[in-house]
Amino acid sequence: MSIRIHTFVGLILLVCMMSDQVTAQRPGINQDETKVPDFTLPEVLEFSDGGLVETAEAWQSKRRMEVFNAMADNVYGHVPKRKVSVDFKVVSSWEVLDGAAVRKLVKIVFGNDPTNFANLLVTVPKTESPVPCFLGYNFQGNHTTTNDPRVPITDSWVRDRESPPTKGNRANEAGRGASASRWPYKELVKAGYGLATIYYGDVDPDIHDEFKNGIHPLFYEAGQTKPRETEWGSIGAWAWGLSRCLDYLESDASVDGKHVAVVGHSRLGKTSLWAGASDERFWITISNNSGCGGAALSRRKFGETVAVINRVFPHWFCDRFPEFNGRENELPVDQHMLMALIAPRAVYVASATKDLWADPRGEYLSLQNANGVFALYGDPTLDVDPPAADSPVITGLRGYHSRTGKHDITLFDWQQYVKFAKRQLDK
Ligand code: GTR
Repeated sequence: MSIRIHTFVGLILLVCMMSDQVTAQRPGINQDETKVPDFTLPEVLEFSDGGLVETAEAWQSKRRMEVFNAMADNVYGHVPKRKVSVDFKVVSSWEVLDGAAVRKLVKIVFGNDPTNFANLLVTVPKTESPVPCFLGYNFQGNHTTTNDPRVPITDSWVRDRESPPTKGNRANEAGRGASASRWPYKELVKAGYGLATIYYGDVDPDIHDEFKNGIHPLFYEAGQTKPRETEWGSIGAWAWGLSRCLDYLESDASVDGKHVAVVGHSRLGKTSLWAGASDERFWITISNNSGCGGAALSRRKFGETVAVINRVFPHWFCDRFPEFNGRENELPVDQHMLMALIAPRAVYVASATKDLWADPRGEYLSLQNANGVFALYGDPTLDVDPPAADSPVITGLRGYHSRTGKHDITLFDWQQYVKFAKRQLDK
């Protein structure tokens, strides 16, 4: 009897906690443009000790690093200094898309620990010469990106869902191809691009466990049990994982390692931006509906805010970020600086009209407020007003669109990324 009462009380508590998570996000959330507060963005083109950055050389040799360190110190955290070995092995390869492409499964082992590995799935058109390639994390396992029966199901922790059903935080066959609409292999291969994907939970499970799982522990010094205040959270770890995938892609003769575009949706869009900012080898950086902690300006406090994201996802950022909960104006950085860090490489930001939680206007404005840095490289300026829905705008190095519809990554979004990539290649 007492066990039953306990189970019942436990259930009620769980339901209360869950509904608290859902409703607690909403009070105080602004989705009304007229209520966006006045704010001043931190100056990108001013050295920390005063003086203006007037040349690309001055940006690249000094100011860029100041901005990078400020973003790492306060938002994403630094990669720890300790070196961890990473080994790659092509486990298998086979033909797909009626012989139009080759698919490879690459096992990436971290820290010489055979239990700590990720599976990178690389699909490239069958051509004589190396191809440009998109690289992006998926949310539920490589097998969800395609109906291909040869793609293994991840053994890593996955978030349980009703559709496709998962139980006990383990993926299963029901998920095969479930997110295929987000991964247009056929169209990309036809356009001459490769597509590499990896399950983000293989690198670091998206659950707050005080950083005991995934790759974090491999980086601890003796006696250390969690990252230091300005060391990485999960987004930093995921971004590092993308760089390791790039290491592999650079070594793969079928891929043109100088032309790898990093892409991500939502939390994985935040991740692709941080990866593109951290690793200057990435050719193009693409953020799809990345929102707070991604492309959206934090100071607008529109939709998801710094306080909300840190409360609901305490493991995503570094430990210092929550100090700015409700105090966005005191942040030494804002997200336009993240865009600036990508210059003079190309960056594309995409929003969706119904995705107010991610603040579409704020996503555009961070790209626009990076005008000064991109101008140092001759890039034309973006207008203060975002373009109309479904009308992409491209300056040269920067692209933006707001797709009609909800929070998602669709074929329309990918078509714009392919066009943008082609524009960069044709330069
Ligand atoms: C939401 C979160 C967003 C975004 C999204 C996602 O719950 O508030 O910041 O990352 O998840 O990744 O799907």
